[in-house]
Amino acid sequence: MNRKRLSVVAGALIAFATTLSVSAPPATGDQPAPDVPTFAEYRVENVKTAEQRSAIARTGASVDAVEHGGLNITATPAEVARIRALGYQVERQELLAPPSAGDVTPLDFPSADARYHNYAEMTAEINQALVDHPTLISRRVIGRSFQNREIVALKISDNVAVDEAEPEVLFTAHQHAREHLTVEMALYLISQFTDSYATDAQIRTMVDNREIWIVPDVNPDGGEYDIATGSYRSWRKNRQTNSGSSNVGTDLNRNWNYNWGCCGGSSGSTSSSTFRGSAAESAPEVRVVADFVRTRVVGGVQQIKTHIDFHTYGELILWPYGFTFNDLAPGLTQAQRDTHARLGQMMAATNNYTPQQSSDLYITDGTIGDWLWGVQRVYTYTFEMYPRSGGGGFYPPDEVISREVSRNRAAVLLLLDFSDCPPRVIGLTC
Ligand code: 0X9
Ligand code: CA
Ligand code: CA
Ligand code: CA
Ligand code: ZN
Repeated sequence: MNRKRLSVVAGALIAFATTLSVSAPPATGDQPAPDVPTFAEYRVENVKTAEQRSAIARTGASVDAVEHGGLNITATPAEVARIRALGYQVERQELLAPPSAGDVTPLDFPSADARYHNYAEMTAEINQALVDHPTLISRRVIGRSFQNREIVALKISDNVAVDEAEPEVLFTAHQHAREHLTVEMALYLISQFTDSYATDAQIRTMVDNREIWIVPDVNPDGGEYDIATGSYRSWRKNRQTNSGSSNVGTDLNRNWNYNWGCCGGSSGSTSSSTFRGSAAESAPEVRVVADFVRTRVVGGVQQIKTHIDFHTYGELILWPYGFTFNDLAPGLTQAQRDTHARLGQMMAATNNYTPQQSSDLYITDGTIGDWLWGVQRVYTYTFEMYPRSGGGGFYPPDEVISREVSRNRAAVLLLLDFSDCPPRVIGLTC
């Protein structure tokens, strides 16, 4: 792939001391800068339990990492004040370089991270796979983002043009803008299922006997925005405007239509990085993917049996529900919970991630996983990829991409294998 680079944009991350004030980054230049996020990254010490983490998330901050007895969060100054009012010590850390003022030209990843794919590069990779393997992979535009970019679903199977009676499996990536490693994960899966089909018997068995759907970029606008200045912006949401507010964006993973906004696991404030949107599915990106999933109900039966939503970071495998601390809830029986847990544990044994219920981390509502199980009855996992902690946070160097995407190969194959009857994993029949 031929890429033009501006060397002046390299060296994006500037680590500052941990004692800066909590005020928003000053607007540079003389024009208003409504796009400059007021978010910054902070460290919260002495947070031990899921209840404490949920109380902090309830302020509207996004909990980015749980490590060393505390949290790394992204928060606005108001959210920081609320967390301090709860009695926690909060310190600014690892400030990202403020976006440059003035014109925002679509640029690219910093040259040091050139192996990451921006939207155009991702599209080119996909198009090449379509050219190379027309009998194995097909592409459909399932809708458009707020800024009108195409959201695509790739189907991979033998007899790809035919809707066969086979278990369907869905992989989604990049709900959160700054989690770029997840797009690489999706591209890796596309490559495995197509380029390795002829030579790898395990891959071939799964491609022949499953219908695999991959939505490699649920949030293209956010992803492009995050890299647009040449300095990472640590953006999380989409780029949808909010009426009556200059704050931009909805957290796509709080906008799904199951117990939306129920439980203090999302924010009603447009300024929050976990803003849940004005209504369930108010984000076009969520609506597009949810509509696609609904089209997979054929003859009253949801064809998609299993799903992974890729995120970063933390090296976790999470299963529903996120909206409650309880293991079981209406519509989630003991056997269904045990199926999720057992398969989650088996996958975790292959990649050394930590398997747990979503809410063991902190309460969330309106997530894709809660919707896919709660409404569609799809066995569903959230993978929080590399790093566990440190390691560049949301921006690991591109040198780790190949290792970290292939790390999930066996887990994905396991999920595909059990997709004919997930409860088989605990000895049940379907
Ligand atoms: O908060 C999220 O949406 C996910 N974590 S991330 O750091 N990638 O933003 C986790 C969603 C899983 N659900 C729960 N943890 N309850
Ligand atoms: Ca590099
Ligand atoms: Ca089918
Ligand atoms: Ca087939
Ligand atoms: Zn995420």
